[in-house]
Amino acid sequence: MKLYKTNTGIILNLGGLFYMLNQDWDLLINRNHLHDYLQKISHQAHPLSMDDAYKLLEDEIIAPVGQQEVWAAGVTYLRSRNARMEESQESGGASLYDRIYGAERPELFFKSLPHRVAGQKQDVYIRKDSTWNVPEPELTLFINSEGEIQAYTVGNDMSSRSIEGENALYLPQAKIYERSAALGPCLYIPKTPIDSSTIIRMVIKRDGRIIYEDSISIDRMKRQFTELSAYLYRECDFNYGCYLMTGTCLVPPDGFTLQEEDFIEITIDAIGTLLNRVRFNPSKKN
Ligand code: DO4
Ligand code: MG
Repeated sequence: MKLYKTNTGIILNLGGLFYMLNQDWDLLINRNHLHDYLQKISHQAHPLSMDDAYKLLEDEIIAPVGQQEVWAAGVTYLRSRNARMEESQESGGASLYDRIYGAERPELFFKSLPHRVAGQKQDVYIRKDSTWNVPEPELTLFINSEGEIQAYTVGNDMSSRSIEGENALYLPQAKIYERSAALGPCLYIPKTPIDSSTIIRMVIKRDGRIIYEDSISIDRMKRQFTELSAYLYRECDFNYGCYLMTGTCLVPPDGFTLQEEDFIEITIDAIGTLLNRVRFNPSKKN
């Protein structure tokens, strides 16, 4: 089943039917046993006609975020480790990535407050002071306040490789800025954990043409999702739960950098496609 947050309300998609739920987003998604709860309340929920549902899903989807912070894990796939070791060769930081890939404690970092997150069809931004900008397609967990992984969404951890490559201590500037995180289009809430053969696919289009395309399955990840969430919850409370991006598995070739008006499509089996256009932040003049 899937939950969509829209400007008009919360839409539940269950068994091919759509229902409008009149509930508070943060309280709803934070419930224990969310899947079973949604199944139960669907019997009393207000059904939507297919026409109304499709119109809302076409025009009104927003990021599936209320008061949740967004965190991210890093260097969880070999491809991410290798790319980062290369980009930080000159700064002398390469061994940091090698060591974290094999370490017991994972790399976890704060990514975004809710208001900076881009949703479906919204713009993501690239930094003007960065010469090398990339999207990072990441399966993203929704973990409730009790530390239970309840749901999944598609995430994009937009990053500056030139800034991170210059010095690993610049990581927060490479990673945290307006619209550097995108989530959506929905929350996918399966009864059992997501299938390990799930494929993540990314397509980048420029002037209507595909300029990058690749895919990989999530079983190539070095760590378990429960391992990442357990570390995150060791010393942090999240009253409404939180999102955790699980690390990038796809890295465009070294000569590639995003440009304004590129379109990024990230598709994860069973969840859907997150679509975003790339822009500079229009409120920043220089
Ligand atoms: O180590 C820096 C960030 C890594 C990251 O964002 C990733 O592997 O996805
Ligand atoms: Mg990442």
